[in-house]
Amino acid sequence: MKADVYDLVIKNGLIVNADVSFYADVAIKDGKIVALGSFFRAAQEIDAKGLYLLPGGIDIHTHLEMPFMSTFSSDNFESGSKAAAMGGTTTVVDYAMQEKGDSLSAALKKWHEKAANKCHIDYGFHLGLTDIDENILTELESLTQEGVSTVKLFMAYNNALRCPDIKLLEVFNALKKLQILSMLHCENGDIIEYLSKKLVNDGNTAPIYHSVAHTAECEAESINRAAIYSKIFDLPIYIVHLSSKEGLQVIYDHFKRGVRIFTETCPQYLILDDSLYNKEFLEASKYVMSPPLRGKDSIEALWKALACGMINVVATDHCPFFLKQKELGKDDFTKIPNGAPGIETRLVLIFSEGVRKGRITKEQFVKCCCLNPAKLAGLYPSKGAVAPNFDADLVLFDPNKKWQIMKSHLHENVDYTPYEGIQVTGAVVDVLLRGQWLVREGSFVGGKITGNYLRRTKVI
Ligand code: DUC
Ligand code: ZN
Ligand code: ZN
Repeated sequence: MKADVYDLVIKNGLIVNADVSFYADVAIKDGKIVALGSFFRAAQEIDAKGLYLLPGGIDIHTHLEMPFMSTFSSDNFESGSKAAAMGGTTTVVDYAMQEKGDSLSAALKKWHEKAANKCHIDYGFHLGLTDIDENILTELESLTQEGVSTVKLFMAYNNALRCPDIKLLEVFNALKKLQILSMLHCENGDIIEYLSKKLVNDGNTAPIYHSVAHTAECEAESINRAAIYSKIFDLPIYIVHLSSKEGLQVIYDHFKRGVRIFTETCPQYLILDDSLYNKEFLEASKYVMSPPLRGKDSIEALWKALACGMINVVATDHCPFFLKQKELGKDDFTKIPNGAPGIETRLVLIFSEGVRKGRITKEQFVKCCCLNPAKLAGLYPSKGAVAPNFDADLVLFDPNKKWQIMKSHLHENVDYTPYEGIQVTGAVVDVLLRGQWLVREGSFVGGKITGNYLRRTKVI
């Protein structure tokens, strides 16, 4: 090859992939990684000495501009993708939610309109199924042509998002034929409804009672049911946002019997514990999410499961609400919009709390934040690794920088971060999306850049 054939060469960085880490220069042309090695020459060369070169982060669980609990999540695709990029995430797969009465194509159209020409990073959609009839079951067949290879089903949120079990079985039957992966919100909606009503009737209306109503048993029981359905149809399932050691034990039990379960958890369940609900309303409401935070024993169990590969993915369930929105539930915890921000802090938190604290290796960090999400969302082999023929989505990461997470430093469109004050080691320096700079030396420079809609391939 001629000496200056490449657009960009990144020199001297330590490439960290999910299997192995090694020093090599990265040559980029037309938005792709074209070679790893040394002695490359290019129009532009940058020195990454002392930095890690990671594949761009892939967050396959976000809720941007989602209508939910009488309000909307406060990040749209513009603000949310900017925050994601600042945190080293270059791809999101968001939940396109079917509203009651909507066809699947109508739901997808709404989400395309929200994202097109606004999202600064590449994006795809899972379809959130909330209103299922014969027409919808037939329409599922068209999803893969639209680039959608995953659907979400809620086993909780009675009278709202929940898919009743009888319909869940009908959907599983259709998904089996279509080879579409289902992503399941596992909590027992009836137990939650029963306990919530009882608690509120007894005057127990504070945020802490959200965690009482959403017991770990609700999660475990619902995972068990989903796993049994999975077994009946011989259909793999993906459990979203696992929060508890009880739920983990059920997954392990089914795993041993050969049920194919993929599991995701989120930074909040790996780092924050349920003592945070013991605070006054506004402080405690920041952590009202479903499922809720658990005890420290669950936190340690989840880290161990991540380290041994039982948990495959760390995503965020980014679903921010301003404190003003949380006030909707001032007198009744069941009215507090469920969700918390996290799209910007995922990589640094998992690196700092995971790798730097010796719970996982840096390669496992890349596996759960980049490679496995790419594989399970049907984005592999263009995303998820620093290797020839992959998109040049790259994060230059300083593994030694120490800083303190503060809302004032973040870009999420919300007035708090659940991680305020946490000291971390590790920082995103530069971020490239298909060879273009989104972030340079810690500043956002991707104002004019918009991401591509990703047509995802089948994963099962
Ligand atoms: N859980 C949340 O906390 N927010 C959005 C949806 C969900 O399942
Ligand atoms: Zn959920
Ligand atoms: Zn979610």
